[in-house]
Amino acid sequence: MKLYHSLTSPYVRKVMVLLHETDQLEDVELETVAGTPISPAESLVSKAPLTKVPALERPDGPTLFDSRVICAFLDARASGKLYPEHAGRWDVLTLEALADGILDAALLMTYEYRLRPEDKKWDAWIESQWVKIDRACAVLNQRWMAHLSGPLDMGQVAVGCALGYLDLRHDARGWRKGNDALATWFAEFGERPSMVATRPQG
Ligand SMILES: N[C@@H](CCC(=O)N[C@@H](CS)C(=O)NCC(=O)O)C(=O)O
Repeated sequence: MKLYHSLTSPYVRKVMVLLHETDQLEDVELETVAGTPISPAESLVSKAPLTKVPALERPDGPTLFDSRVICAFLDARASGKLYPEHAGRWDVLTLEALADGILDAALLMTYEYRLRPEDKKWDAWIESQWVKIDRACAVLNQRWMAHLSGPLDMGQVAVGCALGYLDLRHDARGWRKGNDALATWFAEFGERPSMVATRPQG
């Protein structure tokens, strides 16, 4: 299998952490691509029409995207336990969706800062994205700590990757303020070997 990859993509990081945790690193070749919404990666066009990473090319079926589909596929392939079969599955999927929502808002902010021409920037729109992130972090801190502290699952991995991305691109916003329990959890979770090995560079 071939994973279309980027060293700073937090969505790719979710897949990489899962590959570490389920011992499947050897089964996947990495192809690094660089693309943005206004300058898509050429090598992705024929594989993944949305031209986003991660995308997983397989010998025996169509290329998979997005990160949630790829993670569920790879976990099932390894008979992993990161998406439980019992009723707790819906909590895991909701937690992963919450973390991915943080990422979606944070990535929109990054693109706005980096890609949009100066005279077209809209501060209120950027701040509205941060409001979503701020609210989501508060909910994680208030309602999800018991789950985050339980057995490893994909919801936790997604939250770890989302918080890591906030540190990478929006550190000055200070997501830890008022979220002590979440900050303490992340300090420990971020030291898992799978998280250390996939720390974003750049
Ligand atoms: N929902 C997708 C989001 C993937 C995504 O937005 N990836 C970014 C890199 S962090 C990308 O490839 N952006 C290029 C673009 O939007 O054209 C997922 O979970 O995989």
